[in-house]
Amino acid sequence: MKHTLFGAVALMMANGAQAQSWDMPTPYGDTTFHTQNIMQFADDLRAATDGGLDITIHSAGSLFPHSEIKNAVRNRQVPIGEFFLSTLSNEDLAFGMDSQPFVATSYEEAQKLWAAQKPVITELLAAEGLMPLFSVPWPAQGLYTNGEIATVDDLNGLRFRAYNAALEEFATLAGAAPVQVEASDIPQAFATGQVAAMITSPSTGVNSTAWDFVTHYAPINAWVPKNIVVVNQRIFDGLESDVQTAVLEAAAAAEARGWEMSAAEAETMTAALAENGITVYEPSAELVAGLQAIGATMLDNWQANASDSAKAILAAYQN
Ligand code: PCA
Repeated sequence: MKHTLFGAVALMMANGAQAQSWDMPTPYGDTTFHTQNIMQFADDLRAATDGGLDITIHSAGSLFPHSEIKNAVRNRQVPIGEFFLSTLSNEDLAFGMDSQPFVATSYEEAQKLWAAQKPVITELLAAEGLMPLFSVPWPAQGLYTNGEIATVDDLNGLRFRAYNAALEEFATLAGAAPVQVEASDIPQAFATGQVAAMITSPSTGVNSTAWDFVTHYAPINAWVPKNIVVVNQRIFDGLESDVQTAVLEAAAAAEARGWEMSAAEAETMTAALAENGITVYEPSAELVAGLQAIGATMLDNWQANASDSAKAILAAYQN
């Protein structure tokens, strides 16, 4: 073992390369499947480079708060990081396309949307010196409340946890009062009465033990939002070319694996909600119609404000 390690280091030295240690901030906790997928990505890279690239993951916003991760990579405070893609929608609505309600609601549609979105956001991020490595969706988003929600009117006045501008708009149009809360702060926000309802995935519901503070879950499957992992372009360009190749290969594997993990979690985590005592119910036709009407209003607003590149994504997706 020692010999192998020494051999690998000696080989790298002979090539003139130096072992690299990277710190990687991520927003979500260690039990989150995204984080587990990224841990595997780091393990794969360590193995592929014989320890030449060693990534340390700082989960749950422990190194940088979620809202600062993108700029930390941009400013080269860290070489690599993960964040929730649609949080950049204030820069360009192209980033928020996956959080528009009822545009892409299945994995198949989410794949198609990502294919349309990827070239556009790659260009937008390149202008900031960032390169996307891989993007993985959360399971479709569902509704967590105390008691069953029969129509949109039942959401009126509820303090509603939000995680981006689109969800804030959705909650507002439903007559609820949105409050921004990071995923890792969800249990605390419910416990202190800051919020009383939320829309998120079954994964985040389970990771935050939602049965401690809500009784009902409706899989409204409203949208399939994504996380993205980006690397600083200059730092990537400075890697040996075989290490660059290893990064790109591990990233492609992580994207494929992540989509599969997400689809598996959509089932197992919904089942886990029920097993832990949450009533999982199908939304009524009236509730669905009401939520879809909100989605239609939001898409009109989106169209009115979207950049040409954002509109190109929608056109390509709807083609
Ligand atoms: N979980 C994250 C983002 C979307 C999701 O399913 C959250 O609730 O913050």
